[in-house]
Amino acid sequence: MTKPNEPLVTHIYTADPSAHVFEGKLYIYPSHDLDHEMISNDNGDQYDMEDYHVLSMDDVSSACIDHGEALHLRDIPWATKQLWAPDAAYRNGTYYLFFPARDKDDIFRIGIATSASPSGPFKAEADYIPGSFSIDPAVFVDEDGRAYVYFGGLWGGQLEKWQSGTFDPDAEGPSATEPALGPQVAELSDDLLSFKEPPREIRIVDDEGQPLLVGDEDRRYFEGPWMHRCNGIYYLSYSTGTTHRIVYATSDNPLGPFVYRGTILTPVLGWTTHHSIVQFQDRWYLFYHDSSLSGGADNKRSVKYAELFYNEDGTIRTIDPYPD
Ligand code: FUB
Repeated sequence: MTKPNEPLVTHIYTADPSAHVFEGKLYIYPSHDLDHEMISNDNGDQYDMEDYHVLSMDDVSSACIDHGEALHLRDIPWATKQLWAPDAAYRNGTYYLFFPARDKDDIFRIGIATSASPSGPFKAEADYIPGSFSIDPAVFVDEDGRAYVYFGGLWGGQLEKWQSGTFDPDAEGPSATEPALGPQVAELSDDLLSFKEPPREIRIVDDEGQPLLVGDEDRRYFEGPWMHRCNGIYYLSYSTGTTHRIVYATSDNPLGPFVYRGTILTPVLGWTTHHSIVQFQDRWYLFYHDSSLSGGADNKRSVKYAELFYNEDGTIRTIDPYPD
């Protein structure tokens, strides 16, 4: 049996959950953390994952099934290491796994693998998505059928290296008093295998319409974007990285600009925080991870869930990952 705020599985470490409802069940696409002793650094070298496992549950209280290895690094022609936070999408009888990995030049790119089943196994495309970069792809299919991929992460995720439009290994982010970098978004082609247009940056602003600044670490974007829609409002949620929160901003357009609204999840044990939000059987759920099962090891995380509630004005109630 699965319970809120407890690991979905304990036989492997899992992180970065992207939850979806496929074929009437909950499917969770996590990173698969290895049980390695690693020293943490700001480049994220401790996150040295080599494969993906897909999890599923008939409902939130039923046993969580691990469907085994769904894709391995050795079977991805362009990738060399670090299979980080994935996501999945469905179109026309095919399931698509979107994932970041470093290419042969050590640059993070975003790739795709496909399967006839939501649990895989997935077959990787020969190359990464042309024009893709950085990490943490999150795919959102809108009610009009348009599909978008949101992505990007600072530091080890290399987002700040792309400010000029090409990869600059020496580039640093803007200074504390300058606007923070936002996540990137690109509309996907009809077969979901390429970008329809070059990615563009999403603006996140405060109540006065002013961009969030780099120094505003409690609110500015760091990594792990997720998009969902509820009652016609688009919700962009993400990790603040250095301040370890999951926060959100709203818009009436999936491309933004987004207005900052508040905190969804307060800090968890472990440096990273990463989430997804899904509606299942008329309730809303937050899937997230923490490092409690490993006693606090940053690179050994476990996926959990909690129910998520909206207030009448559309704001989201803050979740405490460690309720009494
Ligand atoms: O799991 C590796 C990286 O850690 C993810 O891509 C980030 O979002 C953070 O959770």
